[in-house]
Amino acid sequence: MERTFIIIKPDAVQRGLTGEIIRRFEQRGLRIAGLKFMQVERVLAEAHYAVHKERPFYKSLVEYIISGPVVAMVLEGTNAVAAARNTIGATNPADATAGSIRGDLGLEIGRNLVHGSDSVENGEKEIALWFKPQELVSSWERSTDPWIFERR
Ligand code: DAT
Ligand code: MG
Repeated sequence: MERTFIIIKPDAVQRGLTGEIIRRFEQRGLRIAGLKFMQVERVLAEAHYAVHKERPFYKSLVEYIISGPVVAMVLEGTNAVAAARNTIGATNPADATAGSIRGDLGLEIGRNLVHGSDSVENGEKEIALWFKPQELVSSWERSTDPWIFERR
């Protein structure tokens, strides 16, 4: 089963949107495999955003992600990476379509509410960075699974 890594960022937590955001992923059919509320340490934030190290917004991005507690999450399902990215919407909420999390709940790129992995490979790397194996409940059975996944 494909997996993806999600962060409900500090702005979303502060605004009381944690439940709303989890609801959208659950209703899409994605299955929770890991979930934790945490204060991110600077070293973890820097490792997570290492690919953006040379970009002008890197410093503010790191400050943003450590500015308050977040919810880190692993979701699994058919095409989980692409499905979650679509549910999240475009990077800049100004460009995100209505119906997406960023399109419905945000306005600015520096307050875009959610992170979602951009590939299966990066998703697995991010899961390994953020979660210990024993913190995950992978491939458990939901009674609704046959109504969401045609083949299992
Ligand atoms: P995404 O979060 O949609 O995967 P990304 O990986 O390209 O986007 O960038 C990571 C975060 O960095 C993004 O959520 C917001 C911030 N960011 C990206 N491009 C930016 C820009 N041009 N100006 C300011 N912040 C930016
Ligand atoms: Mg990204």
